[in-house]
Amino acid sequence: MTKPFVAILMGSDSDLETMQTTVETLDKFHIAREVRVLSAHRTPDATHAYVKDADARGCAVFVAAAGMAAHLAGTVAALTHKPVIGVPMASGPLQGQDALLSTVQMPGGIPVACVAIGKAGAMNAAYLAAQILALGDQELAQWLADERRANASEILAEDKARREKLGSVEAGSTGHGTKHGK
Ligand code: RP5
Repeated sequence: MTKPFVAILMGSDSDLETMQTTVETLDKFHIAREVRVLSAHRTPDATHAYVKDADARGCAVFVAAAGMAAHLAGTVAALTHKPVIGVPMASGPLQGQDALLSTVQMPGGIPVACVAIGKAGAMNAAYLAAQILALGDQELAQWLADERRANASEILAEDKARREKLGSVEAGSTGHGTKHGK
């Protein structure tokens, strides 16, 4: 059986700067991936052919990134039953507001899991794909859980250091809450 992989499609090579985060995050978890520049509008036939081929070769999750009138994720979703994650790109004069609505507002029955505009969305697309793959991969599931725990410990350590640095002020000692400042 071939290893399941994630197919990353982007509408333009100019999207790669943002989508590099998706690639790097998948690589960090040793998840097999393919990256293609394919557009719903500019290369419709090649997009159709690639999605059908990737689906048949064992693609488990599609990630589709596009900006402006972003129809790539919806187009991919129309061609496969595999999960499709859409990433709105912050390109064009509306900086992704248009892409967000174009990606998220799918008609019932053809879902696209739309993440946030830009870099946070690009990273979360990889995490969401990893979580989907982890449903059938115990080692990956453990890796994701360990990373969450490590992140939480880091933040709690920062919180502790911050509290130690700033100290605490007893309620009432600042004069707040007293009538007319008396
Ligand atoms: C979209 O238009 C692309 O996904 C990109 O975000 C945006 C601009 O594309 P380029 O003009 O830079 O190729 O289709």
